[in-house]
Amino acid sequence: MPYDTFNTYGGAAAMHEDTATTKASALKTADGKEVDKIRFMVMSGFLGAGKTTAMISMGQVMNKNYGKVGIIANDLGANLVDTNLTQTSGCTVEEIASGCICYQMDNTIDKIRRLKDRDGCIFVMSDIPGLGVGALDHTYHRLADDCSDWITLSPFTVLVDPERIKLLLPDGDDINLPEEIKYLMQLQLEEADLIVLNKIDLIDDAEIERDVNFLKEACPDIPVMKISALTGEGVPELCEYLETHETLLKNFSVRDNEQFQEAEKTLTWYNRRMFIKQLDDKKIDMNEVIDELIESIRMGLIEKKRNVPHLKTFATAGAGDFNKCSLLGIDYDIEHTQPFLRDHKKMSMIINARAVCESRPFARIVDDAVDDICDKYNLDAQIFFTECFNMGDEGR
Ligand SMILES: Nc1nc2c(ncn2[C@@H]2O[C@H](COP(=O)(O)OP(=O)(O)OP(=O)(O)O)[C@@H](O)[C@H]2O)c(=O)[nH]1
Ligand SMILES: [Mg+2]
Repeated sequence: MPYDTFNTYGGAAAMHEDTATTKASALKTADGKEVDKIRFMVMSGFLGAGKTTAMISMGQVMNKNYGKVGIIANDLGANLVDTNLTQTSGCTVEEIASGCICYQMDNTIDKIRRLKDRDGCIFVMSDIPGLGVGALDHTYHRLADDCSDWITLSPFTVLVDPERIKLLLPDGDDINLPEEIKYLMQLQLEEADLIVLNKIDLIDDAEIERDVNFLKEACPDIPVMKISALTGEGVPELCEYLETHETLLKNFSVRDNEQFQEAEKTLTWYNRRMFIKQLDDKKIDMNEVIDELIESIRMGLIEKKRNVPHLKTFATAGAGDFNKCSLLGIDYDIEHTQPFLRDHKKMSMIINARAVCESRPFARIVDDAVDDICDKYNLDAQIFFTECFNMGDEGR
């Protein structure tokens, strides 16, 4: 597919004249001393593409090879699985949970400054909520305008999942996501300074070559790299690239793009925090309980002909034992990032889901699934917090 086909937002993609391939030059004071600058980058990409996993993996490489790394976990709503997961990795973490960093730039700048001055970080990365197209415009341009004396902007990076790319491939499979999502993914690719094909551990060499060639043809001006955030393959090369290159600072905006706004409305955000207790005071396999809960949500979605591009759960049960799962759609197996190592009588749990489903029916599906596990395992569930909203919901 030629790039023109992707150039969906009206041809405003004028490139900045600077090249992205120059190494950042150190800023000097009047007396010739170098001023320490911090690098910042945004990791974009569709829901479940592996942004959080990649940032953790890159953080570990960079901590060793370059200096301390900070991660800003960003999402809409409260009680984020990603913040909890990132904290378990030993990376220095800040959270911006109540909305996209794009609309909280003063807060974001404060956090970057704190990571630099308080924690001694030399590189900060942040993701944006799964379809947060527009961060180049809101985030990078603001930082370039106001903070170029202390922040260097690394390439704006978009992570791609080989499974989701099927939605864009000319002869790709039907992956049960609506057409609007295809448009969002195309916009994400256009916005990139660098496209990174992730999860290459899941596909063979021929598929990797097909996907990389497709991305290069679709976006001929944008470099393409490939990694496995899970195994670490290609991650040192990616870190080296991001440490030595800068953003092109393209002019790319979706501020008045109604098609983008309509596409956003296909998704519902769901966040819940709850406490689950076994009523016979028995230690049980909570891994099984969580699997059952997720399976029950999957069945509810299948019945309603809806989908969930990313459902994440994070559960803790004391003494550092935790369980983290992901479901990347009704057609896939549950991914167990980390299982509980022991049986437990109780657990605290967070559920984050981004669903292609209207908000009220989705909330009911989760409630029914919680009732199902309570009946089956004789549990009590205390619900401390639930929010469920669609981007198009009136009064949000
Ligand atoms: N096999 C494989 N799985 C991966 C890789 N990277 C991430 N995953 C898995 O993909 C799922 C989603 O990963 P996340 O890092 O949570 O994705 P994300 O883009 O941060 O998701 P959102 O924040 O919800 O948009 C998890 O189950 C990860 O373990 C990879 O390189 N290989
Ligand atoms: Mg994430």
